Amino acid sequence: MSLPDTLLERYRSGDLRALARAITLAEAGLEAARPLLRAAREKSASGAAHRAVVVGVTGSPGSGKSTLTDSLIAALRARGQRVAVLAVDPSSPYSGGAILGDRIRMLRHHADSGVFVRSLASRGALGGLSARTMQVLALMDGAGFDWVILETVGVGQSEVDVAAACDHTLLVLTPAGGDGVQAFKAGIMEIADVIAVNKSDLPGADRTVRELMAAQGLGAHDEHTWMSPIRKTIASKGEGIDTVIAAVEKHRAWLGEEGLQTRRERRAEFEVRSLVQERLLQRARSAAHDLYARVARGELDADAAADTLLTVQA
Ligand SMILES: Nc1nc2c(ncn2[C@@H]2O[C@H](COP(=O)(O)OP(=O)(O)O)[C@@H](O)[C@H]2O)c(=O)[nH]1
Ligand SMILES: [Mg+2]
Repeated sequence: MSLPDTLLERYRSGDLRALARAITLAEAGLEAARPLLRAAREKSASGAAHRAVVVGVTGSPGSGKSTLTDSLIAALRARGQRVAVLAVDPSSPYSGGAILGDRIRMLRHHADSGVFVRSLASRGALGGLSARTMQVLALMDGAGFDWVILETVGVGQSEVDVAAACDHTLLVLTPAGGDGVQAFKAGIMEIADVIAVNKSDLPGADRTVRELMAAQGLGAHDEHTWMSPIRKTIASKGEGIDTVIAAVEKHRAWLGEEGLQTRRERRAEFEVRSLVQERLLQRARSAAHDLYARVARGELDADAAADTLLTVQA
């Protein structure tokens, strides 16, 4: 039996070392990742029971995304659920849940650990998500976790991309400095399915919640509109976490099978489009320098140069 077959079988059986290997292959953009990615998608397409709740966590740096994720891990593990985390920020630390920390650390050495954490360096200064991010999420989803959590860096493009990458977007705000109003102005609130007002041990949490609710009420809505639940949390103490989980579950019920299907298709679209973009940029980079020089000299117009690049065989 060839090595990739063995890896595929091990991945299919839920072996976490095989998952780690599969992720490494996908990150490197290697051919060998492709059968694994198809197997992952096949599995999650085979029914709701084989599918993870995929949650994207976004919000400004320092708002408490990592701390909240850590508390989510602990709360979900306490319910016996298995959790995979992808942090698009290598500086994010996870203890595997403060409460269950020691137990999880022990479990980690076990083949069927309940927590799997991986970080990816974000692409470029704007921190946008890449096709590779979608692929790692798909591999985690197909590996049999109950929840898959994506923590973004929370700046620039990643704040918008996250909605295309997940079933549910959790926006983390804080009472400090009119964070809620800022989010509203920046249009970030529109992509949030659930809002956590974290650090609600600090002054102004209730006012922030009221402001957010008022802002929500201003938008056009009817009885079918999803009004993102706003939940107060103290992530560092694990408070309010259960209400966040309940709000995500409520959103999942609201989306229904059809809504979830749409979200999965959106994820696939994001992945394919990112790959097309990457390949085209690669082609544009490797194009004969002469092509650009000719545009600069006015011998060729930019449209004609673009057409030329598109017809070049890769
Ligand atoms: N007071 C308070 N501090 C918190 C809370 N949650 C997180 N923090 C602190 O806020 C800081 C940033 O948290 P972190 O999770 O790294 O934020 P991230 O950059 O969004 O991932 C850390 O020092 C945390 O201990 C909270 O609920 N209350
Ligand atoms: Mg973080």
